[in-house]
Amino acid sequence: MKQNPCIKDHLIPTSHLLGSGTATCSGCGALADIKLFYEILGEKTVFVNAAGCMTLLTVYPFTPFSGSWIYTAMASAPAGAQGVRDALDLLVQKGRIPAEENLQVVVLTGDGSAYGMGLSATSGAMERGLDFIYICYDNEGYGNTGHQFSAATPHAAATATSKGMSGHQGYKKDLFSIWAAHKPSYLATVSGADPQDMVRKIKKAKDLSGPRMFIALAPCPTGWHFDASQTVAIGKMAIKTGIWPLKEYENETVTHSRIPKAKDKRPLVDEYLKMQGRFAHLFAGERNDKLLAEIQNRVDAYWQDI
Ligand SMILES: Cc1ncc(C[n+]2csc(CCOP(=O)(O)OP(=O)(O)O)c2C)c(N)n1
Ligand code: SF4
Ligand SMILES: [Mg+2]
Repeated sequence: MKQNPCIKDHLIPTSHLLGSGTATCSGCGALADIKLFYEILGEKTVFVNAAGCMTLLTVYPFTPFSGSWIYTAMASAPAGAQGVRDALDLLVQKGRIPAEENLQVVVLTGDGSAYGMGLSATSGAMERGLDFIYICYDNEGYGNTGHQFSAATPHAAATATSKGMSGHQGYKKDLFSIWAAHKPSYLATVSGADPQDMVRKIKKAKDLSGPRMFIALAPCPTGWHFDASQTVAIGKMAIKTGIWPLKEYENETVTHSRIPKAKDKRPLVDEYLKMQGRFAHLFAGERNDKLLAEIQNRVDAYWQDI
């Protein structure tokens, strides 16, 4: 059976076509995030993936991963992970596989699953103390089906289902706080635009057990409407403006691993929004000062006491 080359060596963030049956767009931020996770977690992993863009990485019989991969319905990845974990534990216990061949179970879903359809299954898995890693690559919409809004879509963004001059009416759900309320072993936000911070957090999680949860910002050229060359620049601006806080939850304590400059010294969120076509309506013709001020105020309020 022909296998695509190992993701570790051959997938680069700007890959357009990874091989027969496996494709993502040029400049895909999610792919860059996953590549980094895979480099650290390695091939002794089972990825349990809910339907989304990354599902197209592995289309039977082709895969760029050298570990294992299972595909589930959007709502079910953490439940699937429980089954895989239980099966592995039994196999080791009965001596059917040696302990050194045990695998790390990794849930990989988009925000549509993590913030929405899969939240109940995730809650249950954390409550049961499931020994797994969860990676949510957050491209802030239903990317795979044409970028409709999800519960992670930011206020005012244009999506396939949020048109008009004020864009998306809803607000991005605070998934970090919802997950933290379950007291997992570890929880962090990360960004491929700050690989140093991300690598440190993945390595820390790898050495722990129990539920270890990640939310990774995944700039999406296709859904956010920007040139594929801008993925890292947009990720960096998200951190600098403070709109994407890099933080960790451990032992019931939240700490920020990067703190942006003081309010009057850091770039306005405008600098981040202007880089993306999904916010172009806020700047076209007459600038939408009211909405822009609302977005800025929410970011400033977040950092006020930190
Ligand atoms: C219950 C259900 N509804 C709708 C779909 C169709 N569908 C497949 S992928 C997808 C989008 C998933 O969004 P997200 O989890 O954010 O991943 P992304 O596509 O952005 O990578 C949808 C709606 C589905 N597979 N299952
Ligand atoms: S739509 Fe976005 S998240 Fe999906 S493959 Fe393309 S760039 Fe990546
Ligand atoms: Mg998504």
